[in-house]
Amino acid sequence: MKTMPVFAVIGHPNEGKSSVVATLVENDQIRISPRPGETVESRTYPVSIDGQNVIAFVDTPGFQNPLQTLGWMRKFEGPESALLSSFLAQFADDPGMAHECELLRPVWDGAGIIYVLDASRPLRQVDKAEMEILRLTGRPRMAILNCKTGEEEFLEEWKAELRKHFNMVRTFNAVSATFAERMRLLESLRALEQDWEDALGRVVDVFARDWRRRNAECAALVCDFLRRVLSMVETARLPEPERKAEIEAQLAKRLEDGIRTEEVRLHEQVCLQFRHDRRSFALPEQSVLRQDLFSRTTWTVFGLSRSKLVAAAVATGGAAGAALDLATLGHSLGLFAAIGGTAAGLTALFQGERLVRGKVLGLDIGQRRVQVGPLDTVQWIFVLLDRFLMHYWYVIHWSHALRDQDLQPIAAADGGKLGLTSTWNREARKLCAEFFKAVGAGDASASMTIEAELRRFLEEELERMSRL
Ligand SMILES: Nc1nc2c(ncn2[C@@H]2O[C@H](COP(=O)(O)OP(=O)(O)OP(=O)(O)O)[C@@H](O)[C@H]2O)c(=O)[nH]1
Ligand SMILES: [Mg+2]
Repeated sequence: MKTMPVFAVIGHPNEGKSSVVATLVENDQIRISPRPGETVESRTYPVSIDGQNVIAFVDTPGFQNPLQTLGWMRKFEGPESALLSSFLAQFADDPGMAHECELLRPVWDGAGIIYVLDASRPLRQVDKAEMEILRLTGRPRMAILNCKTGEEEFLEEWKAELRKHFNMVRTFNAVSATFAERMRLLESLRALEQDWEDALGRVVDVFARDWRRRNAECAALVCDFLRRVLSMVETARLPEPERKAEIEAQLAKRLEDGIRTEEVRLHEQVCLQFRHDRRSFALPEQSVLRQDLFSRTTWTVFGLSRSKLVAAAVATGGAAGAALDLATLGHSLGLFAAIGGTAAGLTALFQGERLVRGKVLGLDIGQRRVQVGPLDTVQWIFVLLDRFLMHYWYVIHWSHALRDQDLQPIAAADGGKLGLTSTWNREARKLCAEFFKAVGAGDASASMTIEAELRRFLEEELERMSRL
């Protein structure tokens, strides 16, 4: 049986090696730091799918002494095949070469090489020495250009040099890499070493299948959430008719709390699907998703058409958060326009909308009950779905290498309103509305059939979003 493909991620200190590994193996626990020299020992991180390790990446410390190492290698007179073992034997106890020993050991063990470099800075002599060391190992090797600042002035110079030393050169940004970009990187590793071609082909298939499974799971989770939330009611006895308003308010609060809790749980479950630690994943500071589900801002932002939204303009801090989401997500999803204007007025459009209404049940005196819920405006299913989709989008774009940094907002495209559901076709929106109606009416058999259809639709929609 051929061995599992293993790649050592190697490079100069602080270029983003650990960030690349964290993203590829989806591990939030790998230590990443702005301080050079954070990683001091090599550590192997296997990717396990269905309990099987399919590929592994080794995080290594940065080069410490590349000029001396290269000098020694050039003078080495033994057979090429003994170069690494002789180096490791000779410098095993030399603290000045500890990093070189750590990073070359996995290569000697048979790992392929992924060389990570920050191409937004100029090329120096030590970089050339590092590249030459890696070439002398004779192992299959790829270079990854991780442009930390986005500066491209030195890119061509880097590429020209890299071509001399590497079988392949690719751009891959650890912090912003999407699922599709990760897949492309794995695809290109296939061409690197024939012995691993089949194994890496399987890895790519397994990754794609696993992603589809996650999307299917998320679609099932949100359908389950909607079914429960849209049928939620709170009831209580009504001892005296004049206490109706007071009891109704208490029940409405209970209902809202229950729905909020369900939504938090849904969002946590989505995070888990993508192996994000709840403590490390965070929404951008200004995101409208940070607004309470039952706030005016949420209702206004997700519930209004773009023209109304722009007409109403941005008045509240919460709506400014919507502007960030527009800028961050809009471009990629092909949605939304940036909200302009300053006039007050968003809240006016809310018009004191009753979020949940109460009704009195039962006729006999002393037997009356007040019921609050279920949510009675069809708009709710779209608000809930839009919040879910926006959260999903942030989760899949939250890199495992992204720590304490906000997503970089990108230029907004012109388009519709702040909600993906508004871009769905009529049939899809009708399906949602029918589901809302069937669940609210307590029609179990109709809602089951519609739910299956809605789930399939959402699964495809999540797949589509993953590939944007
Ligand atoms: N802006 C930006 N910062 C990055 C990128 N990749 C890494 N960084 C940052 O660069 C710093 C170093 O990243 P690490 O992944 O720890 O680098 P390393 O190569 O493992 O560093 P050592 O272990 O010290 O050799 C961290 O502050 C990262 O957040 C990137 O693509 N863009
Ligand atoms: Mg590191």
